[in-house]
Amino acid sequence: MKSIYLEGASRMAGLIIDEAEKLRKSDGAVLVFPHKSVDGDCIGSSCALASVFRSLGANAWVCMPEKIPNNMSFLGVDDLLFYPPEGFLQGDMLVNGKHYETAFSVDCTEGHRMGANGKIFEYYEDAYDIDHHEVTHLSDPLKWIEPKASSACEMVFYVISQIAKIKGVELSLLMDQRCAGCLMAGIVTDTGRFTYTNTRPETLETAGVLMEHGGDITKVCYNLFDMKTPEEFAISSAACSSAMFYCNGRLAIVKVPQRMFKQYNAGSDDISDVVSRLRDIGGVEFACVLRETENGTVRGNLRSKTEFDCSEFAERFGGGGHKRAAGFTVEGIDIDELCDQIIREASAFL
Ligand SMILES: [Mn+2]
Repeated sequence: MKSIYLEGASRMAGLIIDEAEKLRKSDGAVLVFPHKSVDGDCIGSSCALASVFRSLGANAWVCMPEKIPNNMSFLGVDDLLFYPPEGFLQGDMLVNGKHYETAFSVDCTEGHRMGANGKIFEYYEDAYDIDHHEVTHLSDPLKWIEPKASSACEMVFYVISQIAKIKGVELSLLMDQRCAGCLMAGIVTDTGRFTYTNTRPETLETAGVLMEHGGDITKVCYNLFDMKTPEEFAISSAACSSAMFYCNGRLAIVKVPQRMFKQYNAGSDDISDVVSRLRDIGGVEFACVLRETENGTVRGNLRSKTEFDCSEFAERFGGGGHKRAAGFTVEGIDIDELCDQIIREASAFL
């Protein structure tokens, strides 16, 4: 099958080969920039790209905006990561002893998406980008933007394939097992394990090739999505079984007060999967999880299946988001009182 990505991937492959050659001669380094609030796709694609630059003989690191999350440590990419020291831009800009000479962004194109690292990225005006988000500047020759692609990782895969083709080498010479695992991580993250509508025939073909190169889909999915700490498991189960149902089962709501977090020795993120589990229950249209934070505010997470507008509802409480997923934080209200208010107001739509 002819991939819709070939043209952009070939162009990018040529640019990377030239850039790697320049860096090899100067002994300089390329920094690859993921966005802040890192996810499987930006970490997977940036690490894969850095590792390909290294395969081509260039110095390359991923410029991290924050610590790599625990559930991604199985990727084994620590040697690819660079945490810029304070004052990096004022100093010699040495990346582990090599001069920072080129910038590359993946899964985002603008510095403001990179947290404090945005300034480091924007230092070079002629940065390269590979991204699948809708942006306005599509014609810049140093950027490859493809909103139809499932993920930045799928795009990087096609770039690596084209580099191998241009150089006349086996794909495995450029993409080792670790690199294949990184790309798999991004694809399963952004496609919701191949269930979202951004999954294309090319996406599944890509996953097949990644598997052949050692990308372990079982390991990736377990670590990224299914593995729970004992604390997460215990508090999520308790929260789920405390669910209350209203409006003939169309509204499901859970409230988690501070004392419950203390009882299970759990943190606020340990119940992050509860709201989608509530929404997935047959008959539930609108799901809400309320959690009391340490400083006494109450955070609400909202999900809906097909009709209920979560974003509009969240705005009533000073929050916002998307139609199917939104949230808010309120101060100075008791969690039970807020819960009653939500039931009352949501009932009008359900
Ligand atoms: Mn992405």
